[in-house]
Amino acid sequence: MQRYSAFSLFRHALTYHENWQKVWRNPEPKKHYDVIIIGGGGHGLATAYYLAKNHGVKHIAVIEKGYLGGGNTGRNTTIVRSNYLWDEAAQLYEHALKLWEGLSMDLNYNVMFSQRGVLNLGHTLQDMRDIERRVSANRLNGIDGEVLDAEGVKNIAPLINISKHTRYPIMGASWQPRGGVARHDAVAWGFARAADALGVDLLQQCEVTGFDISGGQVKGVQTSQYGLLGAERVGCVVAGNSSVLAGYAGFDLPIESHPLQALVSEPIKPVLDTVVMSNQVHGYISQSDKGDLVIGAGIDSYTGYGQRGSFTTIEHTLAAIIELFPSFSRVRMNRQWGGIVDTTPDACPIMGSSPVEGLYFNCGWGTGGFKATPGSGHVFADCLASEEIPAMAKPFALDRFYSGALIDEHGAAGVAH
Ligand code: FAD
Ligand code: PYC
Repeated sequence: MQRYSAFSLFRHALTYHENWQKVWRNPEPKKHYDVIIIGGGGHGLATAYYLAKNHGVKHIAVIEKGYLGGGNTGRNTTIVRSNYLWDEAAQLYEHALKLWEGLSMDLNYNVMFSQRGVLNLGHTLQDMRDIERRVSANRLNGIDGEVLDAEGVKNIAPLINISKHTRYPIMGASWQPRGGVARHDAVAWGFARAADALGVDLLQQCEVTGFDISGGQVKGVQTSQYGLLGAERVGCVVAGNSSVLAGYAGFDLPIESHPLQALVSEPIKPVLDTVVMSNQVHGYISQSDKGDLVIGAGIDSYTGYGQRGSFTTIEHTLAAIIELFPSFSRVRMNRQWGGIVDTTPDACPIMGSSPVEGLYFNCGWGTGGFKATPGSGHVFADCLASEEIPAMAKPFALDRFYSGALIDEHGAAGVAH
């Protein structure tokens, strides 16, 4: 065993501390920015990156109350797909998927995007009818998709149990070969690193506690660490905390914040090289490059800001996963955690202007925003740069909750919530 002297241990500790300080030291903030982004998750960081890169905006800050990527971005099960039912959603998620396909090259950072395909299982005749409808709609939108029978599912995921005598017999699935997974923290770091290289100020451990609003126009944000920071425009990208921030600005959002939880197993040899999701059983599973089985549940039905979930929900999910993959019953689980997701009445995001001039919101991605990260940032950067709402964002405006022009992806998008 290697031995360390007290001196070398002290030197190690010092170097570690110095590096830690370097990692954590924020740049000196400017008094005034062209754009302030609140929220250093994937969506906020992607927005800052595309604002600087595509629109040449010079003075941008991302303000994050914790650490970069420590919210839902670093807590999700990383499933990427674009097989949404309705044209508006499908186009937005497909835009994101196309960006994913070139993202590692664009950021010069390996986000480990792996197009291993996504199966959305059907367990009833009605499930299969919905799957056929969704795959047809996808194809009309130029999105890849196939309808598989149970044997077709088994060919792709050989360990799955397709016996007719199970609690949730598998009748078939939709299959999107271009879907897959990516490495969530790499996505946050990739965007952060690239934004930083373009001069974006990344201000961590700094909470936005209010807005400076005068004459109905936003003038800046109040922060816990630097007092008031001025801005021409402010983009609020804080997921489950969106209603809190809207409250600071004096209006309500049709958003509920719910816990959503996930867990990973001990690492095991490669056994599953695709993503399997089931609406009916409220569970989804894939295997990470490290070997862990990555398993997610449905949302807890109560609202809350605790980043954990209830035992009954996760128990239900695990029972279902074991039913689908009986051989996983012997695998030990390593870690469990939760995030706070921001759900809207039509299970679609809210993107665009707010009742306060110059204050824009990008939220409501709920349980499904990881896959949207590059697309959301790309489109929201267009909103903030031009102050014109881009065509792809228009259907997701806040006023749809007054006009009634909802895009209802509830239950339609092949996810269990
Ligand atoms: P976040 O990553 O949550 O970032 C928001 C940031 O804002 C946080 O870092 C927070 O600290 C910060 N913030 C909040 N308030 C303030 C304030 N006042 N001042 C400063 N900063 C503030 N999506 C998929 O597409 N596929 C999946 O497989 C998937 N699985 C999921 C599994 C789980 C368990 C969870 C929780 C979510 C899952 N999602 C999935 C959803 C996805 O994670 C989110 O939609 C997405 O990550 C949202 O990204 P974001 O950047 O908007 O939010
Ligand atoms: O939207 O694909 C999805 C998803 C999977 C798990 C949580 N959300």
